[in-house]
Amino acid sequence: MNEKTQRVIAEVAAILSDARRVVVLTGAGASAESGVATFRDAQTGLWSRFDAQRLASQAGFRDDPGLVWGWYMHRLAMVEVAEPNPGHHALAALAGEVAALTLITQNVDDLHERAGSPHVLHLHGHIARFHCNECGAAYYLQPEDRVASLPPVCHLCNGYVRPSVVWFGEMLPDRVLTAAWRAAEQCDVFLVVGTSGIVYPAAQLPIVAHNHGAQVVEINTEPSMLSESVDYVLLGPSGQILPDVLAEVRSRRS
Ligand code: BJW
Ligand code: ZN
Repeated sequence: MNEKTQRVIAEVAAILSDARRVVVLTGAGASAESGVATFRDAQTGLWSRFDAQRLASQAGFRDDPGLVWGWYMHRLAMVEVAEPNPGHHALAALAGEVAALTLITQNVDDLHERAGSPHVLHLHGHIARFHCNECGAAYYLQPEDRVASLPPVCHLCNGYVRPSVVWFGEMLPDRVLTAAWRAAEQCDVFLVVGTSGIVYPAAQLPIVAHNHGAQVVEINTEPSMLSESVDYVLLGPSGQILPDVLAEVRSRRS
């Protein structure tokens, strides 16, 4: 780690230690070191091989339900074999080191929960939950559904079943978004980890926090759409930077 990064980590640890309320927003980059593909990374991102903006939409599902179903079953399998990385573990531990921490994620995996973070606000839903695209009834995935060429059909209305994720053009879950917005308005420090900051309304949350007086810290391997509006940028993989931040917060307490 270079001297500048070390200095910024010390400053970030100081503001985290003094904060009354901390909010963390994670994106696909937070799960990248667990082997879960991000969306927009040029070489490895999901969108380099698929027209994912189309697949992650009602129009794409209606045009080719089998293709969309297969894409999600492939990604579900990827998430199921993934393990939380040191960044997930550091965030779970950070909750015990600061006064209050709200964890918001855009990710549809459950790696934060598996690392021990309770009450995660999932803005874009869950890849391992399913419901009917027509009537909304919950559906429990059966082993044979994983290899089927079409989505299963709803027992109540015969509509196609879909993953309980938020596609483009769909509303985010109201209670989750309201809680995330309120937390952003009320925090002193907002940590934004591994997101390109392209997708709204999630990308608005650090701006909301900044406009309400919070210090905003970004952790990302590359500059993002948000970098120019934040107070601190820590360039590097979250699986390395977050444990370093946690260690510095802990060393201030001892
Ligand atoms: C690392 C790393 C490492 C790598 N360590 N970092 C305002 C303006 C313009 C448009 C809109 C607007 N408001 C709404 C819209 C429309 C639209 C939108 O935002 N469009 C944009 C493309 C412009 N938004 C919506 O439609 C949303 N709904 C909505 O607003 O409803 C109201 C409404 C309805 C109708 C009309 C108008 C309003 C819904 C958005 C749903 C997003 N859904 C997805 C798919 C989820 C399901 C699935 O998984 O398939 O969510 S899209 C995809 O993008 C996914 C992600 O959660 C989301 C964000 O991606 P993320 O996490 O930032 O990933 P990447 O890949 O982009 O970036 C990874 C980052 O990590 C990079 O920066 C790397 O450098 C970094 N990284 N390794 C740290 N180791
Ligand atoms: Zn139904």
